[in-house]
Parts: sequence; C-alpha cells; structure tokens
Amino acid sequence: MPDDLNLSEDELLVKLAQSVLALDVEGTGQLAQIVLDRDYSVRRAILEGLSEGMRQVGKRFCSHEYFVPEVLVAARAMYRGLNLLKPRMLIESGGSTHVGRGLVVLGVVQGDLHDIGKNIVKLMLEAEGFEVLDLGKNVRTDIILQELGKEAYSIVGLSTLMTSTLGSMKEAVYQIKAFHPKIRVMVGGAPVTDSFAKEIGADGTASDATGAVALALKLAKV
Ligand code: B1M
Repeated sequence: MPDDLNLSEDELLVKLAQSVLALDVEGTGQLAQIVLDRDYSVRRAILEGLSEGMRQVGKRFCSHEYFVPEVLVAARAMYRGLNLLKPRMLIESGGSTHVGRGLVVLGVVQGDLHDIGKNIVKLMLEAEGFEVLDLGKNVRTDIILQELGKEAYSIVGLSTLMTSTLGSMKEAVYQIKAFHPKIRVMVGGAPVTDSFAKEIGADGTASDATGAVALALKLAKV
C-alpha cells in the first residue's frame, strides 16, 4: 500500500517499478494516481517506472524465478498504471498540437503474442502526434498489406520479442517493400539488432520506446 507521501519523484519511479515486480496491481494503480495528483512527469512514470518494472519481470522470467502466471499478473499491474497515466500522457506531450506527423501502422508479427512493448511504443508515438493504426499481435502480413492499400500511411512499425518469429518479420518487411516501396518500415523488439534490421531491408530499428519515437520522426521527414 503506497502510503508514503514524502516520496520524491525519483523514489516514486523506483516504487512504481518495484510494485510491478511485486505483482501488486492495486498498489501500482495507487502509485500511478500519486504521479497524477502531484503532476509528476507521466512520460517518466511510464518509461522509468512501469516499463522498467516489466523489464525486471522479464529478467526474473528468464532466470526462472517467475513463471507465466506471475508475468501475467505483472502485466495486469503495468496496464493498471498505464491506463491511468495514458490520458495525461497525451495531454502532457501536447500530441494533439503537433498533428500531421503522419500515419503509422503498428503490429506484432505473425506467430508472436508479446504486445506489451508494442503498446508502449504506440502510446509514445501517439503522444508525439503520430496517428497510429494498431493491428495488434500475431498479425499476418496480408492483413498489413490490405491496410496499406486503404490510407496514405508513411510508416509501418513491426515488433517481435522472439527469435522464432524473426522470420515472420523478415517476410513482412520483404512483402511491404515489394508492394509499397515508398513506405518506411521500422522494426523493434529485444532480438532485433541493427544488423538484422539492415539485412532484412528495414529502414531502421530502436531498442526502446524513446528510440522508436526518434526514429519515426526521422523516417517521417525522409
Ligand atoms: Co514470453 N518470452 N513467451 N511471454 N516473455 C520472452 C520474450 C522470452 C525472451 C523469455 C525467455 O524465455 N527468456 C522468450 C523468447 C525467447 C526467444 O525467442 N529468444 C519468451 C517465450 C519463449 C515465450 C513463450 C513461447 C513461452 C511458452 O509458452 N513456453 C510464449 C510465446 C507465445 C507466443 O508469442 N506465441 C510466451 C508468452 C508470454 C506471456 C503471454 C506470458 C507474456 C506476454 C504477455 C503480452 O505481451 N501480452 C510474456 C512475457 C511478458 C515475456 C517477457 C517476460 C517480458 C516481455 C515484456 O513485456 N517486456 C519476456 C522476457 C524478456 O523480455 N526478458 C518473454 C517488457 C516490455 C516493456 O519490453 O517487450 O522488450 P519489450 O519492449 C520494448 C523494446 O523491446 C522496444 O520498446 C519497448 C518499450 O521500451 N520495442 C520496440 C518493442 N517493440 C518495438 C517496436 C519498434 C521499436 C522498439 O519499432 C516498431
């Protein structure tokens, strides 16, 4: 129960991350509410609090201290905070004031159900003024191609967290470039390296949501 009202902003961010790691859904929501009540940076709370907490959960999953049920509760805690912070994030960043950055199609490639990172990237892109069509997870390439035929999208963002689905990402980039050579494709997710992105013909990659926004801004200008 986060009842320490003397926490500094930095301490609150640490508590937020710890709360996700501790699988404390209610506590995470309460801490997120404190961020809002005190007018602290929502962007920092998402990136350095919630997202950092999920990163630490990932480490515990990899070291077999946490298993799927724990990971799912941690994700619930993260989303409890994220959903509370999201409306303020969009206001804080003035996203709606720099409209016209461009239309982005975003999705997790076929075979992959990991969408937490993609959802954070989406929120940060929207906060920066991009209009994002979120196709969700486990997205077939033909669905992406179908969508690209409908509107003047400038960027496609593809995410994957598994090495086993890097092939789906490669295939998606290939097809998008073949049918829509002018559309920029950015790729990301833990197993995606710079060299892999180059090798499959993507226009760039980023290792986190902040980098994804910077890359999208760069690609939107080209
Ligand atoms: Co699983 N999982 N998982 N998982 N999972 C990983 C990815 C894994 C590394 C864990 C491990 O075993 N070491 C491993 C993949 C191994 C590999 O291929 N190298 C793995 C596996 C194997 C699996 C299953 C196969 C497990 C099983 O069933 N035996 C299964 C796969 C199901 C499927 O997809 N078909 C599975 C299932 C699950 C859950 C459902 C339990 C859950 C997903 C819930 C959900 O997403 N809705 C889950 C989770 C949560 C994880 C870990 C623990 C955490 C991932 C996460 O959310 N991180 C993960 C372990 C780990 O990462 N260390 C693991 C927090 C998030 C904020 O970070 O997603 O990296 P991240 O996103 C970042 C950046 O990557 C970047 O910005 C984001 C924000 O900063 N980014 C982009 C992401 N996309 C981007 C796109 C961009 C740019 C940047 O441009 C477009």
